[in-house]
Amino acid sequence: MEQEGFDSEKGRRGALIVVEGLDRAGKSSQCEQLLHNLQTLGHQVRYIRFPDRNTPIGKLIDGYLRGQSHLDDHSIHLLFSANRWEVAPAIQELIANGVTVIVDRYSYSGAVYSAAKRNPNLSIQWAWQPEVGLPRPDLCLFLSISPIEAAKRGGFGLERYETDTMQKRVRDLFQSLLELPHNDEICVIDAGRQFNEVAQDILEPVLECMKNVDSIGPLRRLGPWSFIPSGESST
Ligand code: FDM
Ligand code: MG
Repeated sequence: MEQEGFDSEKGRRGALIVVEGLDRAGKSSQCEQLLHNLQTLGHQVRYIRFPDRNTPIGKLIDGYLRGQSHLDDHSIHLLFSANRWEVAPAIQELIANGVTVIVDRYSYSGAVYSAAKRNPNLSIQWAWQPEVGLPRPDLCLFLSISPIEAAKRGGFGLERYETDTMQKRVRDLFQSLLELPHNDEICVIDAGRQFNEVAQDILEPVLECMKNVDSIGPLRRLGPWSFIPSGESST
């Protein structure tokens, strides 16, 4: 008889775990800590981040974010999405092979940051469209931090979007996303606390998700905006 515990994980697919949130919420450090914690527990894990600035598309995005190039809002938006599409097959393969994938920023940042520009021809619904069909996260951890707490963590860098105005709009749009119905796969974490407390609060739902991934079934795909969490199965 198969025993409960790590051995029974054989044959189980990996989980797709997304970490989202505002700048300075500690996403990247928490992703690295989560990677370390899961590896220590003996799990197979990969950590990827978007934008992936190393691909040819990622290099265009990097130049834009650093202010070295100017691109139309729609055009850069589609590059961010294309950057996810080019990595999607690798994500699917890892997951199918039992590897859990931690993703630092995903489609939610994609839609929210572009919509925060308030281009009258770029609604959040438009922005979501190219995301439809991408691998759907099994769990999305949203690291929430107050503007006061964020300010204590130091100033912004020099990249595009790192301004008070953009950050405020991004915060409001993320909030409206969290209020959408049926968003039960999004878990809000208070990231304004001690690093270790936050790390523990992240680890628990992730382990739970990894344990229950069989009950979700095969990796699903992102659906249209009004049904974000209820996309179809990818197989
Ligand atoms: N960003 C990130 C977007 O505008 N769209 C996207 O699809 C993604 C993934 O890029 F300001 C923005 C968010 C942020 C900037 O991200 C760079 P990092 O995580 O700060 O490197
Ligand atoms: Mg940043």
